[in-house]
Amino acid sequence: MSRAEELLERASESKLVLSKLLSEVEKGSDLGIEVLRSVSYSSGHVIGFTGPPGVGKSTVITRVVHELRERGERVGIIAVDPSSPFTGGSILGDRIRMKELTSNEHIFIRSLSSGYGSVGITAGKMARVLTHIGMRVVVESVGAGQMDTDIMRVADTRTVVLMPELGDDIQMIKAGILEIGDIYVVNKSDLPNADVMAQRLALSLKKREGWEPPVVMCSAINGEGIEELVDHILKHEDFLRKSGIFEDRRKSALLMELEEMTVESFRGHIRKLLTGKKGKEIIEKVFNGDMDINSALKNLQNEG
Ligand SMILES: Nc1nc2c(ncn2[C@@H]2O[C@H](COP(=O)(O)OP(=O)(O)OP(=O)(O)O)[C@@H](O)[C@H]2O)c(=O)[nH]1
Ligand SMILES: [Mg+2]
Repeated sequence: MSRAEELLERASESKLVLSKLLSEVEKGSDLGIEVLRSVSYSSGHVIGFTGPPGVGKSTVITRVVHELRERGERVGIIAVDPSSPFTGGSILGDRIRMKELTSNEHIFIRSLSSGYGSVGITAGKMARVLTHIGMRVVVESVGAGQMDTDIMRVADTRTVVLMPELGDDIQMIKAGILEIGDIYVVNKSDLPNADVMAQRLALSLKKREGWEPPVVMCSAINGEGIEELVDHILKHEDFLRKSGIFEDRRKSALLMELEEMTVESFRGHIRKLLTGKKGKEIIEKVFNGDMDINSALKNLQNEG
């Protein structure tokens, strides 16, 4: 057994070992790379939660995780904290709210700072490790922009959380919200007009790839609707596996990861070239009109 395999085995019994292992993976150390080599691309199920700020994603997740525990599962949670653009720091409020989960030996929580490399890629790597050791994984996304897209790519089942009084349907259509979800949650159903919103949402959603996205009303704060939500999540996993979409999604995530890595490595290579002697020569030529910029590009491509 290799050192990585041995550590993976120990990580399934010790949160401390698991935590250290994930740090190696995050750093991209030799050991981290070896660990990733030992885990499959096709194991386990990853559930992503996205939605606008404050709709109750963390509260819903907390309830869902408890429900999964009730059903005998081990769960790993990956929470992405929004970084403040002013301080570069992370708000760890979610972690505090989730603290009731941390004392459970079958539940593991990891916060990822969004200021640290490509969060989507890191979250994907961590999810692979967690599923390898038998956990179902839950990812909480930030709910906006490119980073959200990157993180949701990691998820097999994409759950969109909304709440009443979020505004009209047009806004949701604009935000592309109707296209991304496999399951929709109208949380805070204890507030007025939740049923109206759920009905309108259900009417706007279309069947995609053979799956009709359900709309579930929840009051996470009261624990209502959670069992039904978990039933839908497990049903969706079953659908993904039987239809082969599970593997398709994993492969397209892998393709994007590889693309990102290739671009990153190519960028480093080209930057080195451009800041060296060769780059200076080319810049001088283009600047003086002795070479056009497209020929400069061709020139560099040949070097790459
Ligand atoms: N009335 C009501 N309030 C809720 C419910 N679920 C969550 N909340 C409250 O909504 C607020 C936001 O909840 P969070 O779970 O932190 O929401 P979030 O989407 O994770 O927020 P961010 O991660 O900051 O985007 C908290 O004050 C919760 O107590 C619910 O079902 N009903
Ligand atoms: Mg949250």
